[in-house]
Amino acid sequence: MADTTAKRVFSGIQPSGTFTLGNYVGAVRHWAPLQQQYDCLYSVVDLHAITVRQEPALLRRATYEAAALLLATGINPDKSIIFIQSHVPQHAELAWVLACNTMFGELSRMTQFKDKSKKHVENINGGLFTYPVLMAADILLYNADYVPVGADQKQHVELSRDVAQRFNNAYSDTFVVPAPLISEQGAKVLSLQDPTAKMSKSDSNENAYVSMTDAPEVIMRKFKRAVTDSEGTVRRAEDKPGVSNLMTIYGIMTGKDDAAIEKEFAGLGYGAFKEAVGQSVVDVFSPINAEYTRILNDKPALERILKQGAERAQAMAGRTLGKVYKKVGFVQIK
Ligand code: AQP
Repeated sequence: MADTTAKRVFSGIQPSGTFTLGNYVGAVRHWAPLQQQYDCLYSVVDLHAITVRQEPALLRRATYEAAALLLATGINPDKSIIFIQSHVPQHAELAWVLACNTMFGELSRMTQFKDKSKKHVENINGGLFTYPVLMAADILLYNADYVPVGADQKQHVELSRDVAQRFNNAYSDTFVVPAPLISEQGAKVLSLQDPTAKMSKSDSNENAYVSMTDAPEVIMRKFKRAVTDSEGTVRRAEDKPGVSNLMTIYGIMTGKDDAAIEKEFAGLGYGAFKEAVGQSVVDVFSPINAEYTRILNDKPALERILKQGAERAQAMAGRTLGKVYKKVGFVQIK
């Protein structure tokens, strides 16, 4: 049974492609361990994914794969709630109410909207603009205390806080005001091809990111091609973003600190370093992948987990939405 006094955690991930090493390091690797301390809800946020044009068949497949990957990292469906966002209609319903309590100016300042508008000039749709409102609904529906995310999502969690406070002030205390949980190490993993940009699963250059399901030889090849610099010394420095990024990855995968890494590769050059980083990632992802394949191959069992997760989430979400509808003055006939 869940401990009712435990604080609550919510986080989501878009099935907009296979999870990257960035998604894993910045967010997903924290999710299973958080189950020990908190009541956790984890969602595959397919409503968010369609803010960018998706191929329907690919989205469907990526959604199953995303759920299987999350389970493979150790999320326990008997303990936590894991569900697909579109299976819980209250997310979209609360998003509307929250949109009426979110300012145009606030949404205009969101850096992800600005970035994605530049990337998808042909499809700057309303969903892309109101994405953070839906994210606020995701979090506030479950009265989550904490939201474990990468650094790029901090601004959205802060907006969720502002919207929650605004609603609470206008209609009386309703929502828990959530806080982001952002790890000090690896909150922003950078592209392997352009280490000034974030590693992103929808990057058009496949060598820029490592997918969690990439074959070992593919992972090794991508690290071999990673952009570094001409100095040849493994050390962390602001003007060495490529090498620093690889050190962060290696440090997280092996538990070694910078001093140990610098010592290990002193005088060895980047070839040996890149190979070691690649191998450390392969060592972490291989067992997850074996489990992922097993889970994905039993689709009926996976669907049972997701159905049960959606039912549990709906029950919680329904209670919050009922309260919200009552507070804003919608007629409720029993
Ligand atoms: N490069 C990254 N480093 C650290 N954390 C990251 N996250 C994403 N990229 C990095 C974190 O992963 C979680 C899930 O992200 P998402 O799927 O909701 O969307 P995103 O942040 O837009 O991630 P992508 O990979 O860049 O997806 P696309 O390409 O579809 O936009 C979040 O907690 C995020 O912070």
